[in-house]
Amino acid sequence: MKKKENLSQIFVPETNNANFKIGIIVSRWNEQVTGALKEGALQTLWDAGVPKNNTLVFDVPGSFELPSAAAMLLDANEDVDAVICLGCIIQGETRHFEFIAQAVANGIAKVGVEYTVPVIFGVLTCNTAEQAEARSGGIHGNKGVEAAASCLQMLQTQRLMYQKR
Ligand code: DLZ
Repeated sequence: MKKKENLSQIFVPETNNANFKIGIIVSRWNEQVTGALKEGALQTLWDAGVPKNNTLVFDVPGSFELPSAAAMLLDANEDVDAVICLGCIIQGETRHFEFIAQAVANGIAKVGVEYTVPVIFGVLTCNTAEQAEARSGGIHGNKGVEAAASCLQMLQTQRLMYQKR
């Protein structure tokens, strides 16, 4: 059988990221997985030059709370440039998975559009715990790293569009 590839596309722009202030909201459900996503995201931001003091981490009970927490953070802090939402939703026996995943994806998209800042969807939606492990530091990489890279790309795009900083 052909070995499964890691299809992740990770591009971290080589820009000056020293002035960015970035929020990270982390769901406590499946904490081992979301903790690994958080570590990957933070290290990627720090390696790219975002100062440690400019990375703000907040925990929420579950992925369903990610969009409202992102909105709260942006509402309370006008100087926050972007928010990365990290979660892990695993398929169970009931239909909770589809309702939560749909609401979270729509909610995160809505917050980004309403605040016109990058709000990044770093939420794993997996059928099994093994799939989640493979994507949080396993054979399929770490989606927290990808979320942080996407965030920096979007900030750079926004910077070019608004010609700021
Ligand atoms: C309730 C629930 C369930 C069953 N499964 C998950 C999950 O796999 N991943 C996740 O992030 N959160 C889950 N939750 C919690 C909900 O996201 C939410 O925190 C609660 O329904 C309270 O609003």
